[in-house]
Amino acid sequence: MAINDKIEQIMSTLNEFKATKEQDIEELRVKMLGKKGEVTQLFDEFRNVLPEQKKEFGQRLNALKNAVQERIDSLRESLADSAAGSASSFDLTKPGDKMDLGARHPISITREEIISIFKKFGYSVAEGPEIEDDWHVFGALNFPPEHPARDMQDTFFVCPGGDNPVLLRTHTSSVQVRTMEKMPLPIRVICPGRVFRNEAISARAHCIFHQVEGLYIDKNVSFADLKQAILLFAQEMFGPETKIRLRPSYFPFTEPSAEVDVSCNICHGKGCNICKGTGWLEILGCGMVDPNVLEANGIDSKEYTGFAFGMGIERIAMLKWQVKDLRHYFENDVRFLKEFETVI
Ligand code: 2NL
Repeated sequence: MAINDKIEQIMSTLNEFKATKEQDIEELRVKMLGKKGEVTQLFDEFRNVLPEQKKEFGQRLNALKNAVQERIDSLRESLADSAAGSASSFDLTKPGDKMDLGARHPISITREEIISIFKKFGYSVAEGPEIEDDWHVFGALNFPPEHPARDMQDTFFVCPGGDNPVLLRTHTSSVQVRTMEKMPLPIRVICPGRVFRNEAISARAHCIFHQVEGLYIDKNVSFADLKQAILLFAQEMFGPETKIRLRPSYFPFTEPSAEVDVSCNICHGKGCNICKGTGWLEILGCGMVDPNVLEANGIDSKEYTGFAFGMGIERIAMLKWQVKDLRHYFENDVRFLKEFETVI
């Protein structure tokens, strides 16, 4: 076979060659460049080439040898690549799958915000049982025996009857009563928690809701201290421009008692549909602890005075995010809960 034809044949073998393993490539190398390899033999035949053709063939043979070596190298490279690919099927540069994170519930977010404000004022946090007895929910808080809140229509009884029925707490004041029993004076505590009232469920009321109550008892605690504490809380919670307004009210456990409104942070007092045109929004109830409550809990009301307050977390959260219907908080519809995702 003429040398030219042989070169052509080697080139086409080279181009068609496929390697699935390293051994295939080594066989190709031996077949072409080994001692008896096809390319090596062509170099041997070079001796017989006519002197005037030596230059041209010399160049062609060198080019052939280089092409064979290059082909072997590139086959080795692609085999190594695919081996790396199959050893680990992960593409480490690929962006990760996004995890479907849950969101914090707006009631939790609001509760934590209220707690962190009062912690800054030096209050500690106390918790207590949801299933309570009549004494801790009503008796120690100056509720007379015939008070309507004790009625079956308002309170869920677990074990009715007897002189200290077991019931679901209707406010977290019961935790404050337990604090007065256990803790030395002065007392500065806030009590967040779930409370239960036998109410028809509507956009504005639910039979389960959440409260934060606060209690401060010391010598010389005055109504002015109460007002200032509430003002500072309102400004931390709703912004530094917030104003407060106190309206006289009545609770069995405080005297005097007041309901507190904050200036509407939507219309800044001009009147809008959130504040129903009044410029004010009710946020909590409060008052000076009734001396009967102090005495019922073993505290000398001549030496000590105190103030207390209570607020519904749902109500504060409704004002914060303009949620129009309380039932959203209890349905756990992810479309509602996802609205608060960014606040995590
Ligand atoms: C409201 C009003 C209030 C209290 C709760 C309290 C607790 C003790 C003694 C005296 Cl141990 N008072 N708590 C006082 C005034 C108002 O809550 O509207 N809550 C949602």
